[in-house]
Amino acid sequence: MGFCSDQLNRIKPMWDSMLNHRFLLETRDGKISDQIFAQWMRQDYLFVRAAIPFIAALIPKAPLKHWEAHSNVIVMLQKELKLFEERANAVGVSFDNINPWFTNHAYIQFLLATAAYESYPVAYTVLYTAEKAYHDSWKVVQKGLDKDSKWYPFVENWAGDAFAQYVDYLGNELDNLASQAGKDELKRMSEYFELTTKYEIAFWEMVYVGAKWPGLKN
Ligand code: MP5
Repeated sequence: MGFCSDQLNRIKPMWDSMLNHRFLLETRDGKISDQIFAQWMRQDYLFVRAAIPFIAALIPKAPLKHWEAHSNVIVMLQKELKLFEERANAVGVSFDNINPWFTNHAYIQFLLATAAYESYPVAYTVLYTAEKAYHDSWKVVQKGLDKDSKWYPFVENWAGDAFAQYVDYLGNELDNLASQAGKDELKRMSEYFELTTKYEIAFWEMVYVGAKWPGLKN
């Protein structure tokens, strides 16, 4: 077995708790409140925006054969931002004066710090885990959400075939990187796999708990 399936098996209870998060189940069942969904939209819009410099920062560390894929991802992320803007316009959600909430802020800093300070295989682990988490999460939503739902375009984006192929590609490449990694690096990759999963769970949870900057009434 490769690194990705080993990791997914190792942290299966955590991964499953992410896939059972109430945000996903309520969205799948058409029961999510518009206000909660709008909170996710605003925060994820900021996250996707931050993913662009994250990918850009990987390019100087990446082997040449990964440059094209990373460049394509930047284009994909720009399209994703337009999807968010289009949906926000369509349903009357405002993106004016938005800032990352505490958990989102931490996650974004984690991404950027990983790209800056960690090795390429460790940063690639974070990229794969975040993308795989979103693919699997929106697959859960796809199982029940009506295709006419105003939220369905998000399902198409992350649960669709193009995204599935991209995640498979990332997984194969990550398995290759791991097969060449030494013991210490593999340990760090495995820690970052788990850390990224924890951030993904925290992100869904944040949508319900709000900004929650410690020590402030927010
Ligand atoms: C992704 C995302 C997927 N949009 N938001 C979070 C919190 N995690 C992962 O990444 P992308 O860059 O939208 O494909």
